[in-house]
Amino acid sequence: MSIETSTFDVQTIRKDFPILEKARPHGKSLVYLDNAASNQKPQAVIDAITHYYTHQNSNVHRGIHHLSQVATLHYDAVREKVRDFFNAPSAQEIVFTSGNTDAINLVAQSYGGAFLSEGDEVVITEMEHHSNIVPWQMICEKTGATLRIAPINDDGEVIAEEYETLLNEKTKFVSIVYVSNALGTVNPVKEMTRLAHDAGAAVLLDAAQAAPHMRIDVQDLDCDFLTISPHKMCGPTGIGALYGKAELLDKMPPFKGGGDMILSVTFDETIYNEVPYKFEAGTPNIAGVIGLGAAIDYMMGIGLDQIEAHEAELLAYGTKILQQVDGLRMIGTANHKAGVLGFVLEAAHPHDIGQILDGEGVAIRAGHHCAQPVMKHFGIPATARASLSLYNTKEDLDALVVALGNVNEMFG
Ligand code: 7TS
Repeated sequence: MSIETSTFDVQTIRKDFPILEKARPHGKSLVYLDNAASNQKPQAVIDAITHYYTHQNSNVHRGIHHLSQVATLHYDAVREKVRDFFNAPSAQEIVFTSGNTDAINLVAQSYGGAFLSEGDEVVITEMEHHSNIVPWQMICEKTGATLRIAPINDDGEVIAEEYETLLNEKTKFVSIVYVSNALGTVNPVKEMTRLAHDAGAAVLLDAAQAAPHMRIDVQDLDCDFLTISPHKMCGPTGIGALYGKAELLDKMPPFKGGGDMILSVTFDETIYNEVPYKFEAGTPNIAGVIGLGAAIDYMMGIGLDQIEAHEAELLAYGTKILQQVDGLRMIGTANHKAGVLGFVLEAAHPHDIGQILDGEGVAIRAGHHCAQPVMKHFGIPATARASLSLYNTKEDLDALVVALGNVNEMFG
């Protein structure tokens, strides 16, 4: 059950994240603005993982002994938490993976491998992360299907008419990013999903950068698949979750073979387990799942709507003050954005910006952000990117702007 009753107080929230106080990069206070790469972990998540290893560690779905049963109980309970977090109809529709990338590869290889063939088309957008490009290139190459790209405009928005024009009776799959990691654009994914369904295609939403910032409702979106990256939403690395509609997961072949994904094995015939276990071969990342459960409890305890409202205020503030920096050009100026402030400076290369900021304790990311086609669109090799999380403050953004002023002084 969700408990969303708290009032949002960022200073109280910051105290939940020990690293914000303890880390002293180059002797400076930490201003952490690289949350799109991975965000920080609250004590509750760190404690849940420690508690698991201290009191409950055992393998799941295998032992009749006490510890295995306790571990299994806690592991399976997280599936229900993820179901609630997504508002999915059934916990059977939640598959644990090793990450967001692994989840997309699962769908591309399993669904794509089974249902794509020569002449079929897969549609993605120009703003995808490489992990929502390369798996589709790989499966298109294997099956003979064609990858089609919906272009973006110079604000970093998918051009609606071009997207619609791409959809036709050959379109079998549409895989689109919910929130762009390089631009911050929030795509109108509900409408894009409806249009793809009208063309008869199945739809995957890459929600790696959406889940940390906003409420996800797979029933409202009506997507067929949705993936998340828990380490970007207060959870641990090495774990991911995939939502898939039961009727699709049921007819998809397994992605990997091994223990736990079978009902019986002989050398003549193997009968696969039911979903979701069919897709979870081998010992899973049990501690990662426990940590994900604690992360979801933490975020829902604070309130997803409160987190979204807080970050929207920060984004508006950050956008305003960054524009006052000499020679700064924002990359990603969509009408509807979340969590990401990407920019270039006339005076300095993004890597120099990143390095100078680091010296002042300000952590941002500089590079192509695994979205090279986005960089190509804007004719630049890289951007500097400040990305937000629930614990960031206006003071963090002020510190960013002061540090950028120093960059301009050094290079100006
Ligand atoms: N999709 C999007 C939209 C992403 O932003 C990322 C990671 C991924 C997929 C892959 O997630 P993973 O957890 O499996 O690696 N994005 C970033 C980033 O922007 N900076 O570092 C990683």
